[in-house]
Amino acid sequence: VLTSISGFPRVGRNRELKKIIEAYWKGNATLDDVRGVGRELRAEHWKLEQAAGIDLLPSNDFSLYDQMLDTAILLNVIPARYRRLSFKEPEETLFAMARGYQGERGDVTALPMKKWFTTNYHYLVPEFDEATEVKLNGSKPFDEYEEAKALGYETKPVLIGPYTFLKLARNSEAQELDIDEGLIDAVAGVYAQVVRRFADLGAQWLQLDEPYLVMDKSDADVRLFKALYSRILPAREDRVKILLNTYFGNIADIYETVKLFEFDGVGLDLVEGRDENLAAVHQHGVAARTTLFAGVVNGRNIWRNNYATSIGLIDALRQTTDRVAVASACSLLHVPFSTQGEEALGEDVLKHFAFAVEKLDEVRQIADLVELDDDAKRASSALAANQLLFDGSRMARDEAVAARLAALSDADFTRLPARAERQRAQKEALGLPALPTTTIGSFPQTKEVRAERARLRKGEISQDEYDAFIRGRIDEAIRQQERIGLDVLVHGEFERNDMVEYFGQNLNGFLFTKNAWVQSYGTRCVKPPIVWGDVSRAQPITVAWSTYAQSRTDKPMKGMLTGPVTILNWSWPREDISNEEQTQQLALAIRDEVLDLQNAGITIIQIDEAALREKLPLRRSDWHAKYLDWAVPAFRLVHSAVEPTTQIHTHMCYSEFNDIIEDIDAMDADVISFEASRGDLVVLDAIHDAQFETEAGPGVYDIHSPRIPSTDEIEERIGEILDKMDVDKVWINPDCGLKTRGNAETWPSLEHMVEAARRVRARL
Ligand code: THG
Ligand code: ZN
Repeated sequence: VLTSISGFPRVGRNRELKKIIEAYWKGNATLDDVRGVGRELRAEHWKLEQAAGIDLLPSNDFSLYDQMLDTAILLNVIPARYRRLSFKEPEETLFAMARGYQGERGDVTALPMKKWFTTNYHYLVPEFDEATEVKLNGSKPFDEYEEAKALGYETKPVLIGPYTFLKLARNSEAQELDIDEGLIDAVAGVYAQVVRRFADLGAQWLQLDEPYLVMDKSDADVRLFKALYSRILPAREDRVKILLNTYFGNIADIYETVKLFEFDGVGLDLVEGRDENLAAVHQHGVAARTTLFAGVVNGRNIWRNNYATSIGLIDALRQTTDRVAVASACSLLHVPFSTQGEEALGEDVLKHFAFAVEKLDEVRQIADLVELDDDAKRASSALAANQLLFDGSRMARDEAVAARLAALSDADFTRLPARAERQRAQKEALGLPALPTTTIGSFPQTKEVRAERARLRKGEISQDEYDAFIRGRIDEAIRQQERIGLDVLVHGEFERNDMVEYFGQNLNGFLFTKNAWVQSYGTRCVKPPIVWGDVSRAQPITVAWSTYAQSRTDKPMKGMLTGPVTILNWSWPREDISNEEQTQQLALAIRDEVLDLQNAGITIIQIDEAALREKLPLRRSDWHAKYLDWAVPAFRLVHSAVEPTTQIHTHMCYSEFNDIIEDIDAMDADVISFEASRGDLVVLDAIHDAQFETEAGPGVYDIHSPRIPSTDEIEERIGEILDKMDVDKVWINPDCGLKTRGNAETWPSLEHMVEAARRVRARL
């Protein structure tokens, strides 16, 4: 049985790629050093894949920054402002597109970044401008194919497909593309050229990734798909096979069309799109020349594969066709490199995990097992050992948590009195001015703060010394906020690393790895904690820091928490109980913290749900039943028991919630802050049209850039907000936390923000 993976992590076992690229950006390494490390990593990864028995090794899954950006460059979709910089080396243009450029050649902002479907990975949004001329540019996929060949590896080149590319690309106004025949011809023409070129080079397979096919489609979308592939497929001329690869969901609504195209391979996600994909295959059948690539090994989580389940899925496909290959459900980019090095977790824990390297073995073992007859399967020790992992003995359930969940009633999900009444009580109790000013929560995590945490970890300073240092940082942050005249203060979160890691470390039920990094964007990685068992709160987490901070000022000091949905979405969730149940457990733990903060005298508590939007199902029909119907109540469970005068805030990153605006209102927070950067006035219309009840602080400036906004421009921005929103409901804040910024730009920017609010207030 043929084995294949969609792609492999590229940052390297020890984040070698991150380190060399960041060294290059700092001027401590050359471009040749970067290229050299890239070559070494590719060679090592192909070697691992082949040694594990993968038949179709991916190439061009490597990227210096992002595969979407690589595709844009390959299609020559490079906006004029980057061309004008006239760099000599293609990588310099690539990095300018990814990060912006400020220097002797000019001053340009980066392409925008967006979340890649429901993952925590961000892609760069390709931009077509007036001057864009689509044509084949550069030779990265061909070079990497030949590089592998020279090392003795026959690989399957991987590219983002034309449908997904066009659906995710935007014009210069950040709007969806107007896709006409000319554009379809041009894009399909380049892909056809790529197909022919690979055929010339002797490639056997070419993988085109089309995850956008798992999204809902209009008739025009189906026409676009057909128009593209009816032009591209003839280029294979029986010389090279094309694998249409899909993941993150099902393609049932277009499966029949896909079948008629007679691709050589069709990749189906049997983890996230299992039932619908299986039903479609059974209903419509499989074209004679098509091999189904059964995506049975989860590329989105770290738990061992259940072989019996996977064998069952493959057997189900084999009722329709003999041509079934075993594959990962999506690229392994979204899991860490290897469990090797995590032995501190203990063998009894570690045996439950498979990271990318271990998943290669799983793909091979499943392929071997499906060849066996029933007797041989029964005799297989590999299968028996695998089944033991799923016998329910992993760990005991926490009866106290179960009892608490069982005792919940509707009243626990309902905060009283109604919001309008609370808002009146809070206005009186807090005595804030109109257009109150605040920040999202974190202040710059300087090198000094990180260094101090590292010294504590290494035992070079005591806990007391570290705490005293943090208190000093808090004092300084309060002094600055009071100097500027902010109305609602924050302590700055200097004691936290990643917010999710921080809360995980303080809750029962979580495990942590040493080195299990996953790329989030570019060279930036995250190290999600693992939900191992039932979750509960061991002791108060933030209360001491928040009460200390409140004791240092007469202004209200916000308590700062992360919400249950975000903690789960940025962790590795369990697969033995539902996400809904895990979120409720987390909600109860954070609820305890909320009540302790209130009882300690904190009157404003912010519960961030930065990642609520991230895992909204890709199909609209699933939004409520499979997600919002439990995610929104879980948030209400966190805060439903507080006093009417305790003001509950929340924050969300990314403002893409026009179409779930009513669900966000139903979280029943008193105040929400969110990102609403340039061109996002649409969300203000949505707030207006929905008669949004929650008070709101649409960010008045973009913190993702080091630029200092002027008082005038912030004042203008506030004016735009007031055109759409009732002044009683408006808060003034930046659009996200300031952790990744420097002090040099943070304080002047906030000073301008407060001054702008004062000017507008004076005119009211
Ligand atoms: N935490 C988690 N996921 C996230 C974010 C987060 N996903 C969305 C968004 N925020 C992603 N943003 C970032 C921003 C910065 C970094 C990672 C993701 C980052 N990482 C350090 C790095 O790669 O150098 C990690 C260093 C460290 O922690 O030691 O800077 O906030 N979970
Ligand atoms: Zn944010």
